[in-house]
Amino acid sequence: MTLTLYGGARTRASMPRWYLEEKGIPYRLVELDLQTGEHRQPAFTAINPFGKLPALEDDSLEAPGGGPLRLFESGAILLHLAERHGGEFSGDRLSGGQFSGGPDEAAARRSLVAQWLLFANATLAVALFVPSNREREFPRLMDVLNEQLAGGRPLVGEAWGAADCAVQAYLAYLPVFFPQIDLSPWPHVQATIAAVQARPAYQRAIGPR
Ligand SMILES: N[C@@H](CCC(=O)N[C@@H](CS)C(=O)NCC(=O)O)C(=O)O
Repeated sequence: MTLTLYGGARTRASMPRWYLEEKGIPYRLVELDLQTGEHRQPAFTAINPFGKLPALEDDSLEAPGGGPLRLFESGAILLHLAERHGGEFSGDRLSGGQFSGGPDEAAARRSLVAQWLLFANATLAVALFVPSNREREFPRLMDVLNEQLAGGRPLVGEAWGAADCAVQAYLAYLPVFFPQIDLSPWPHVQATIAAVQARPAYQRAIGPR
């Protein structure tokens, strides 16, 4: 079984890479050079026709049309990794076996993880990176996240997982991309960012900041 992650410097591939590192899941990293447009070349658009990073190839599953499963969108990749390789919704040892509940609880957890992944990519990312939204949306989201993150508990279940990976990765972007934003009104967000930056798997995937 080979998992191949296609990434590049300063791309969202750092999210699934962090997840893989954190869970100790073996993977092969193919780094593309965005500066030279490697991601627009046929060799990569055969993997992701939109020519965007990250993308994942998982040869442990066959795609409906044949060949290995290929995925784009960091949220979809994280959900796949959580389910198939991280054992977040199954006690099955083949998929990492971290979960010992029944099928209804597994379904509920899967839906909650999907919710947080969509929140991170569709709501949080937009509030951060679309300047017109930053003033209006950003403080409102931070107020709620600050409460959610109090106590340092995982967003879903008992162990750090895909939901935490996506939300925390965006929060950790804050001091990097927006050092001018004063985070002191949200001390639990600040503590989360500090804890993320200290995690060895995060440092391996994204590098110390
Ligand atoms: N929503 C997508 C965003 C993908 C995306 O925009 N990736 C950027 C790098 S972070 C990219 O590949 N940009 C190159 C381009 O669009 O040409 C995801 O989360 O995977």
